[in-house]
Amino acid sequence: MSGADDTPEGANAKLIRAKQRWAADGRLITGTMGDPQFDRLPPGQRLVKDWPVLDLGIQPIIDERRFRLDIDGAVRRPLSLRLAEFMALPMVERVSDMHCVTQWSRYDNHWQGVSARALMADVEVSDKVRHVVFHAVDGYTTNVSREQFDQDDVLLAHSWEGQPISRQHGGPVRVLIPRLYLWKSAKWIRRIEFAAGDRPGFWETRGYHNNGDPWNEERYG
Ligand SMILES: Nc1nc2c(c(=O)[nH]1)N[C@H]1C(S)=C(S)[C@@H](COP(=O)(O)O)O[C@H]1N2
Ligand SMILES: [Mo]
Repeated sequence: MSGADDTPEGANAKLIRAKQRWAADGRLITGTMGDPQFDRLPPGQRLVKDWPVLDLGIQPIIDERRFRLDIDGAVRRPLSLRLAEFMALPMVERVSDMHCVTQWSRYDNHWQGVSARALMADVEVSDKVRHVVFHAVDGYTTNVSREQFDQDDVLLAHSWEGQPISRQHGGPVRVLIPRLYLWKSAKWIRRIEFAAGDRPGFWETRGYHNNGDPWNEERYG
């Protein structure tokens, strides 16, 4: 197990240790593969109607006047957006399912936000970029491949079911990558970094899978 060196201050250490143990023990692994063309529920998941809250135990209060979203790294035109500037970007709507590694899935979530693809075009991401690293206000980080971020259903989301995303779910702006387990979708997003090399994030350095595809049950690894 990795040390607590990069654990954000105020995080729930007991909960983090328990989840790391789950990863080490391979808990919840069914050993089956799913096919999104035929099944809607990935292997080992069960359907919920509510939306559970999961995080490190720190739910930052974000003063909207101080909000900043930096989009930088290997890009030609980096951005540092205030909330009003972010909200003035073109908005899209998407409907998608969520799958959490702790086994719950929730269907038909209605989202509104900025398309990841549009954002990549705005900042002019370099050809050498292969990875994207998300940095959140609570100190959480997570990483995905360029291909996983560059999808039509990936959003910087600000609304869910017609309402602003609540603080506990990562408002005012969170990442949403519906085709991966939800730990890849950073809440309270502060910075999106485009990089040539990979940089495993908080859970990825504590036994979670680097990729996180629910259809291949990439929970741990
Ligand atoms: N900033 C931040 N984002 C985060 C987390 C976190 O602790 N901090 N936890 C991740 C994990 S492990 C999960 S399962 C989902 C949960 O999102 P939800 O609370 O909206 O269901 O957020 C992910 N994004
Ligand atoms: Mo999680």
